[in-house]
Order: sequence, then structure tokens, then C-alpha cells
Amino acid sequence: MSDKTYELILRNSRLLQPTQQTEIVDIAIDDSKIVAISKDIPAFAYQELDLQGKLVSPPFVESHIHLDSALTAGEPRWNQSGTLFEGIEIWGDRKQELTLEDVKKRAIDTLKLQARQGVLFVRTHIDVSEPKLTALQALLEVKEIVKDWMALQIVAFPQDGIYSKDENLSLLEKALQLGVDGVGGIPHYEFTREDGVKSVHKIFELAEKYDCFIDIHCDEIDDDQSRFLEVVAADAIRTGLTSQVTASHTTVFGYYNNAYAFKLMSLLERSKINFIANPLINITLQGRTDTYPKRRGVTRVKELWERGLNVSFGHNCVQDPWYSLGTGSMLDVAYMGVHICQMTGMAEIDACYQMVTWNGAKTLGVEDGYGIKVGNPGNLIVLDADSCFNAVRKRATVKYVFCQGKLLAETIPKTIKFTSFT
Ligand code: 17E
Repeated sequence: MSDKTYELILRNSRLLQPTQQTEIVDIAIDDSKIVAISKDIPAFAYQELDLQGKLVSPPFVESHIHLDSALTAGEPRWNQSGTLFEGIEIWGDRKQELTLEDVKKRAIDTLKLQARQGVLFVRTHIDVSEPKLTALQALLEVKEIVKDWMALQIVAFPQDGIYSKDENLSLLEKALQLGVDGVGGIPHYEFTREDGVKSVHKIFELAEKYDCFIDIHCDEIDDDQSRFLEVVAADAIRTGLTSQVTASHTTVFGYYNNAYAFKLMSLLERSKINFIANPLINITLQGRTDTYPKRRGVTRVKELWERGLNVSFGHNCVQDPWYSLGTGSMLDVAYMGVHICQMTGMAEIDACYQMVTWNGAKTLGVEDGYGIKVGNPGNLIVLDADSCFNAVRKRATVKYVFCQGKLLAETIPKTIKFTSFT
């Protein structure tokens, strides 16, 4: 027995590897870092937990959410058509009423909801087509408030388009000067195809000027003439920004004819950009003008993954004008991804888990220090499951969330007792 006393040892941890294999080990944490991983660590700790073979995983990564609009569903009215466009209209009204306190409270409540379910990394899009930039100011404050327990990235997102109003471009640039992490856009919502293309070029120009990453809402529409992904990929190749670029949604890629999709796929492979699919929301937003057959509203996740491109899943919305549901659980997201993307093979279900963990970390550019390795920060979660397959299947309770080696949240899994007829 060593005479070293650690702060914390997690005994009998079923450690999930990036390969999705597991092994039973002890994990020691000291001074906020993982300091030892091995079978039967011969040392004491001030706190020891016997995890009895429960799954220990790196934290979940939420790669795409809108925290400024979270928890506003029904305000000032419900989305009756269920479309993206009605959602944008409703949000257009709601955002006239924003105050710093209103946005901060809803954002922090949502982040807490996520954190207690194991999310410790979040990328949020914040609408900057609002003249006072209230939401952005609020989120910059929130980022500082939560920094000890949540790594938050902010994308300046021109929800109404960059060229649809004279002031939108200068608002976007002002947001970048205030110190956001990334720049976004919405080319499919610009007035014309030409404006959409111009907006993509402008986003790349701004990213280079302000040295930030790019995450564009791209082709989130059912119109199969919407082809901005090729513009994003081409600009990523030409500028060399590659993995600093993310195309979010790209739902219409699921509907392109195969000849075009085949050509596009090679371009995407060269570009090395990241992809984010939001299965919970796009299964409900898309296909609203279809009769039958009704399209699925999701990009070619399986094919992108098979080609080795980085795909992650986002929750996108928690109770907002686009989606009145939402729990903040990334296991709900992975579960929906399995279904809509038809990724039901064992390796495919594992891949869907990967899309809310390691792949998300890659999208966010936080892979360094992510994962359960000696020397990394003590960020890990303990799930009431014995494999990531079972974590997804039963959307397992996240029993413990450790952040920087400290217990951030604990949830007691529910127990069910049958009383008769068993
Ligand atoms: N805004 C947008 O353009 N697309 C979305 N899916 C949401 C907001 C939630």
C-alpha cells in the first residue's frame, strides 16, 4: 500500500475507452486531475466510491444549442405549423422583449439541466440580428459565471440573415468585436442564392479577420436546390481553415440526388470540415410541406461517418419556438439519432454515443484534455449502465458528474417496486 493519500478514488469503474471497449479499473483523482488508472490502486483516498462496475465515460458534449431562446416555448405564441420559418417569426417577436436578466436566467437554468445530465462542454448559437445585442451581452456574462463547471463556446449567429437588413452585417461584426468564439450564418435563409453564397464568403472573411471558428446553419431546408454546403466546403479548402469549420444541420443533403451527393462527398472528404446533425429537432421541423412519402429531415450521417468525417449530434433546442419538448439529455439525442439515421447495428449505436462525446469534443476543438487519461482534468460521468449500448438503449441515468475532480451533481436512479400481480 502506497503512503500517498489521494483526494478521490473511484473503485470498480467500468472505464469506457474511445474504442467503446470497457475495462474494470480504479481511477484516482488529485488536485483536480486524473492521476492514476489501474486495477486495484494500492493507496487510500479521503473519499472512495465503489462504482460496482458502472460505466465511466468522458462527459457529454452539446455541440449545438440555442441558449438565448431556450425555455421560451409558447411565448408569445405556440408554433402551429411546426416549421423553421414560423419559429423564426415567433422568435422575432419574443426577442423584442429580451432583458439581460431574462436571458441569463434561462441560459443558466438550461446549462444546469444539461450539467446534471453529464454535459460539461456546450457550443451555443446566439442571435445577433437584434439591435441591442442583449442576448449576446447576457451570454458573455453567463460564460464567465459558469466557467468553473461548464466550458461554453459562443457563436455569433445572424438568425435573420446577413444581407436581409442593412444593419445585420455591422451587428455581426460588432458581436465579433465583443469577443465571441465563433461566427455563424444561415445562407439558405438569405433572400437569394447569390446573397447566400456571398454570406458564406463573408463568414470566412470574418473568421480570418477575428481569428475565430466557423459554424454555419447550412441547408436546413427541404428545398433540394439549396446547395450551400459545397460553398462552405470549397471555402474551407481554399482558406485552409478545414477542421475549424462546421456545417450544422445540412438536412437537405439527405435529399440530394445520388449523383450530386457522390460528387459532394469527395469535396467534403477533402475539406475535412465537421458536421452536426440535430435529429430531435429536424425530424419535427423538416418535411412539413411534404405529403407522402415524407422525408426524414436528417443529413447523411451514416455515410459521412463511414467515410471517416467527423459528425456530432446536437440537442439544438430545449423548449423554444422551434421545439416545445427537450430534456437536455444527450442520450435522448443519441437515441433519436440511432432511429432516424437507421444506425441500429452494434457499431453504429456505439458511433451514435461517440457523436455526443468524443466527436463533439473534436467539433468543439477541445480534444486536448478531453477523455479519461492520466494527466487530464478530472472530468467524467458515471452512468447507470454497463456499456454505451445500454446507456443509449435505456437512456441511462447519469448517476455522478465529476468536474475538475469535484462532484458537481448526483442523481439517484429511480427504483421501481411491483406490489402485486408479479
Ligand atoms: N434557428 C434556426 O435557424 N434553426 C434552428 N434549428 C433553430 C433556430 C432552433
